[in-house]
Amino acid sequence: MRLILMGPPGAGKGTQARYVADHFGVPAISTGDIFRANVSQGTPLGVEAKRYMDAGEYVPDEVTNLMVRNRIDEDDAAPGFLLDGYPRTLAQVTELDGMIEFTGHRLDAVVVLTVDSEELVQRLLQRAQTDGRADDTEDVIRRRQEIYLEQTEPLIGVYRERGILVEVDGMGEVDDVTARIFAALDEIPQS
Ligand code: B4P
Repeated sequence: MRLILMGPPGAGKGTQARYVADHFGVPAISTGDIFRANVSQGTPLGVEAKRYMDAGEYVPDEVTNLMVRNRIDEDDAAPGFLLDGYPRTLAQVTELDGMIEFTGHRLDAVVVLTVDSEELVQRLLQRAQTDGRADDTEDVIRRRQEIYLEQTEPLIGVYRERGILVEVDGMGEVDDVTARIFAALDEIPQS
């Protein structure tokens, strides 16, 4: 199974990714998590990514694409993968298409979680209190929402045209959202 999990910041991508990945027996690959791991280890990638993340901006495509390419090349991703937070730009869509084509497989589904915008802000402000993420301040959250609308929301139309888009209501309890995702994906034939 080759899946993408999309949605605005705070939609529950990271929360749902591990359950969905476990369900299908594939690794969950979160670009946000990989960047944060690099930031905390102080690697050159982390130093570069931090500048963008703290401002709510996207890390440049060249950096992100190379990182995903390397991760997808690892053995555990050979049977499939779930991408959490990638692609986020049209250039990343094109790059990912090339990566998957190269392996002779296809993308099975793109799940988009939909959540009201005020609920999104509340979730992230709540996370700021529990996790203390540097990009969960109100100003940066609003900026992340703007960038999502400008750069990532158009991707929904691209995948809808391909007939692989699955829209799931991301409001309500985490378990209920997980059940909705499973119900939608279990109908899809796996490559
Ligand atoms: P991410 O780590 O992907 O951050 P995010 O968009 O905020 O999503 P996240 O997965 O963390 O939130 P979730 O909805 O799970 O990216 C961070 C930054 O990295 C980006 O801003 C960018 O700078 C950079 N980046 C990452 N990928 C990139 C790319 N491809 N290109 C360029 N730059 C990239 O959870 C939010 C909160 O809601 C949690 O606290 C959770 O507990 C809570 N929650 C979840 N589900 C809930 C529910 N049903 N009810 C109530 N609360 C819920």
